[in-house]
Amino acid sequence: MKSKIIELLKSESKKYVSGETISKTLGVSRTAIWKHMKKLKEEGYVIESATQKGYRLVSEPKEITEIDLIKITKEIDSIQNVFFLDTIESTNTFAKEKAKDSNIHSAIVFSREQTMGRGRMGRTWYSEKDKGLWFSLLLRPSIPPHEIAKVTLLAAASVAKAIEEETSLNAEIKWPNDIVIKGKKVCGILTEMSVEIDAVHYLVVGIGINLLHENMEREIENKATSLYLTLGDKNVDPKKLLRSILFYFDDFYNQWEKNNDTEAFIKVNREKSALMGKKAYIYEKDVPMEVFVETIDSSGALIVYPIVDGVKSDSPKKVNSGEVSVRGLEGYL
Ligand code: BT5
Repeated sequence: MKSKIIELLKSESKKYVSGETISKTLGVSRTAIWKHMKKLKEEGYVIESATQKGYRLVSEPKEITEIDLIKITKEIDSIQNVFFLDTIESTNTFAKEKAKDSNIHSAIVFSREQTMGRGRMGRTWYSEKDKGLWFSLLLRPSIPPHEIAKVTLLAAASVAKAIEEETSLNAEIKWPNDIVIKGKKVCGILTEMSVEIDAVHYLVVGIGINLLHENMEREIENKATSLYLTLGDKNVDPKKLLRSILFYFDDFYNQWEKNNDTEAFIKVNREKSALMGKKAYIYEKDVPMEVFVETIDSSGALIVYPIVDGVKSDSPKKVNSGEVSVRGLEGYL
């Protein structure tokens, strides 16, 4: 109902809408409207009320609200349910809980803050309140299990494209799960799944994007950044960015599910690769191997040539995500 009220007030742009009109149009009592208005004001909507005239929407909060999330998601075919949270340990953990309910076929879980945001292999993901986009997508794709790891590349392509569209910054993809701007990490992706040999039960794709940080936590300040820190401009609209990410995601995902086309997003990973044509270290169980990064193949694997004693070998090696970390020769990149 709150979203319907906001839609109605917006449709009258900044003019007053009488309580009677709202009540008749939406079929609710004046008392109920008053209660919803109170809630909306608490959520950051500035609504003026005047006796005789009614209500007028003056401004909306800059941050994403539940109403925004519901509205954005309505346009996204692959996501049916919406969970908007103020705070949670981890949106991935929450989404995995929801996956136990077979009635929930797909969902987005968005939280303003995470108190125990997770990276890969038990690492911490800092997720300060309203400073970034912290969300997870729960999906149940009809895609064979051996193919499913590619979804991280799909998400990376979607985020990189959307950042470029909304900010004109050059967003690069550090295979397989980081988005990098000017050499620093601005986004991380954590894919988790429940699979059997021949079926995928569910997939949770967690995405964290730093937007408004004016400084990063000390532990990560040399390798992490936010869109604000790189742009020097706080006007990145989180709603537009999220909408754009989900549109790209939905499009790539549909092409994959319906036409078995993964090349569309793997191509973006090649075009925007932060690693291709460079030397890097591949860490498999903490053991570094120096390599030259050649390309990303059609299965989404990284194709590298090991460098031994300064000499590039002739035989390429295929590196699958999930098993490794990739680092630049001088640190993160
Ligand atoms: C990742 O792991 O990059 C995956 C991050 C996924 C976060 C999302 S947010 C929504 C969803 N819910 C969750 O609980 N998680 C997902 P990894 O490649 O392992 O990188 C983790 C490392 O990145 C850490 O060890 C830090 O060094 C660094 N890091 C932590 N917080 C960061 C931040 N906000 N920005 C940039 N780097 C960060």
